[in-house]
Amino acid sequence: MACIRPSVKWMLLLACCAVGLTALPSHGDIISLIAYVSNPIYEDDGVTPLAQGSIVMIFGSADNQNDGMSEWSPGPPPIYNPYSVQGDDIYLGTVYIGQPYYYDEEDNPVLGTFRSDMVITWNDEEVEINYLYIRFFNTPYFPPGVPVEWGTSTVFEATVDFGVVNQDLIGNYLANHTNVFMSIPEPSTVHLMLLFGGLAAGMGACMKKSQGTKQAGQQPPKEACAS
Ligand SMILES: [Ca+2]
Repeated sequence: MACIRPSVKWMLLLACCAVGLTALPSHGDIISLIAYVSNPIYEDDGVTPLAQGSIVMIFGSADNQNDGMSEWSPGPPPIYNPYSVQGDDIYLGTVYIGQPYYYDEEDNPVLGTFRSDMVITWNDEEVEINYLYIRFFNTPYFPPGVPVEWGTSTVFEATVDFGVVNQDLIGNYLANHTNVFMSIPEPSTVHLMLLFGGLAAGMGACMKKSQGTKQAGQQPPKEACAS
């Protein structure tokens, strides 16, 4: 009886296909966020709306707790990473006061407000987001060593409706905390830089390992190129 044995080449091709399929990103629902405050966010005096361009960060959480930010340096004074999260919270993105404003029923811009307009999205198979909150700052940037007024909203339950979360985070909050923050690029940029840096470092390590083992006439260990 004839026995057809697949060639090594076909075996390799099949293995590559299997790896390729498992490497494909999971296909969940992409959720878009429209987030806004319909009332102003105020400076510490409770009267002055935050100026146009002031920073507002939007965060998600699996549970209904804002787990706060983390300290970057103990100081004194302690310096905080403004984008940082703890626990099950996740940074979703940054928007700015008045870019654009929330418009009232008479179509007038409400000072001290913002509207995000679906620029923030996430994959619901990659992250679990059931709640939303914001962290806002009375500044358009983080000057090194200079204290900045800031505050947070209450935590809101996020309801997905046909792939969109349309969330009024209400407003009427005060930037009534004061701390010093580190000045860093937005996390998306940092993430890409770290990813690129990690890939480059990994490739360099693999190449070095490969050269070394070639010289020694040995097979490289499997874990050498694992990411
Ligand atoms: Ca949380």
